[in-house]
Amino acid sequence: MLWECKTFLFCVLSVYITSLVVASDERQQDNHCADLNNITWREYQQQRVRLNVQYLLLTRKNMDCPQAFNETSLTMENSYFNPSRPTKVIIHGYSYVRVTAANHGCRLQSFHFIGVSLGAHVAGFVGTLFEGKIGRITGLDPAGPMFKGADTYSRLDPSDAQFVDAIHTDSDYFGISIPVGHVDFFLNGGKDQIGCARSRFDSMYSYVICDHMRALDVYMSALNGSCPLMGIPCSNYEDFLKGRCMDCDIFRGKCPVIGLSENSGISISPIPKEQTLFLLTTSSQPYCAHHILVELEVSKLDKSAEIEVTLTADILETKQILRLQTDTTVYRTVMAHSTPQCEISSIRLTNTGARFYRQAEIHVKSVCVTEFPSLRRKDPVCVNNINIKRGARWSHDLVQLCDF
Ligand SMILES: [Ca+2]
Repeated sequence: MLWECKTFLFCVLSVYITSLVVASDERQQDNHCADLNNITWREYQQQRVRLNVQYLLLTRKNMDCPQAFNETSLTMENSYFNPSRPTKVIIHGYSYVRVTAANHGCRLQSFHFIGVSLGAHVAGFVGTLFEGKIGRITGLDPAGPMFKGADTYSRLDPSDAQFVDAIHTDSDYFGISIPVGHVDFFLNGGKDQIGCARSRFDSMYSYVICDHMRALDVYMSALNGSCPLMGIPCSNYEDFLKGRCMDCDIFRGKCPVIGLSENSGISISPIPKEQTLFLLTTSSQPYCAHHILVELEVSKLDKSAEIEVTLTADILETKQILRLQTDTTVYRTVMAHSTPQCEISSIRLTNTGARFYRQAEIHVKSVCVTEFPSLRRKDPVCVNNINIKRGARWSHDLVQLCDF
């Protein structure tokens, strides 16, 4: 278990409004469980309730009963805090943190700050105060507005900790679009997430913060460890989607993974900085997808056309539309599929151009599928020489065996 033997320091903090930040110390005297402060932003705005900033400690010994602490109570006899254990500090967005634990004989190396949104930059600021000696900072969709152009002192950057990783899910709105860590995972390109509504008629959550919060959802999923969420190094998303980046050779073949593995599983030294990594996800838990490169070669077309590619495994289907032009005959696209390539049981091509395109029949010289990154390089699975009439569909069953 990843969480075994780890002290889990959980700072629950409220919105930072200058003088209203008051640590609650009335709950410190005994071992009663502290209540989580569940004031919503709306309640705060409507009622101007008093903000009740708390620092809560959770350890293996009190997993269901948070212990509130302040600077002095942390080292008292009844405190569950053990400075010799690795410590995680979670900072949510729009918060303010005072690092108290670091003054109590802990090794800075044993601290891992996990900051959400603005909390990521707060963690970076704490890292700066400790001259980058903190063990690790993880930024979950570090806030973007105002920080993109900020100098490294004012935002999270690789110099803030021994290792900094970040997950980007809403870099076109609440999140930051530039790399801020040693490794930066850009999920589905980092801007918009699958399964999040794109219409303002959907629920407020789906439309406004679903992309931003996906970083947190995916990180939680990674902590559950049900499947690997690997990032593939590439300089930009367009190249990634065209299958121009398919390996992790720069990491000696071991792709960095989201989660708690030491240095995201990177074993090379020195660790690169601001390395952009891309991965596709599915729309729901546990979010892991297999990256399948589809390569299509067609005979030269007279007019532009459209082909829908469908990969099927059992009842799972993944679809993607390819727009075909007259000046190109080879097309490459990466699809996110829920199963490994060896479980794909059929591939279907549909000449969907009937309504909008005038191209009649399409001659497909070959269609090939390959999963990446792959430890064992395998030849792609290909089907050759296919004619698809206007509006028609073609499908082919694949007989494959998974050898793992
Ligand atoms: Ca977005």
